[in-house]
Amino acid sequence: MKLYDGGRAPNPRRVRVYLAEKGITVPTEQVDLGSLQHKSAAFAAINPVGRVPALVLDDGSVITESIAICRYFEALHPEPPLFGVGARDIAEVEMWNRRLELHLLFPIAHVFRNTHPAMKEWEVPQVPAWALANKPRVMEFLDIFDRDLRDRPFAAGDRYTVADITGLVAIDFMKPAKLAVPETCANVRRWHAAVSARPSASA
Ligand SMILES: N[C@@H](CCC(=O)N[C@@H](CS)C(=O)NCC(=O)O)C(=O)O
Repeated sequence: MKLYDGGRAPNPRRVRVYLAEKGITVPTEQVDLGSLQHKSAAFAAINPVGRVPALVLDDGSVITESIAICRYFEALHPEPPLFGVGARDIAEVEMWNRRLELHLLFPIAHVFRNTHPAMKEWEVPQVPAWALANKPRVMEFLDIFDRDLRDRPFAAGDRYTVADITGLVAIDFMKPAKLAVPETCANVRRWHAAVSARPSASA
């Protein structure tokens, strides 16, 4: 088995944080995104979509998409559960993971990818107006997330889950996107400090 990782990029980090929470070690190869190694023919043979992370299994088959990779390990190592326990809780974790992905991580990525000069060869064409359109979406969702975090410690309830991982990675990605969590979002700030203090956050 080999995990194709991508340094500081947010999606590979989701898998690293997940594995650290589980205490799972996987042989890893870094894909040098800076030199566009992910766009090479050799990497296209692993993931034709040209994105990291990618997990190659011992039978040669490949799993891409960070959450699909995490789900694979979840099935093999159910403890501690990071995708919820029981029908209602599993749905809650899925709901928050999707919300944090679609309404936070993706809009932040759109801002970063459509403004940062280093992204010119990744995001073709760069559309600065799309970055501008996504900035208020980030702030709108942070307000919603803040209201929900008023009554609970973690993104999907009382337990740390994969939704917290997506949220942590998204908030940390705000810095290179030149965005910041507003002072008014005190619950988001409290939650972010708590999830950042876990050893897995440095993965
Ligand atoms: N939905 C995918 C997204 C993967 C993704 O976009 N990875 C980024 C790094 S965070 C990448 O490889 N980007 C290369 C590119 O856009 O050319 C996942 O969850 O794994």
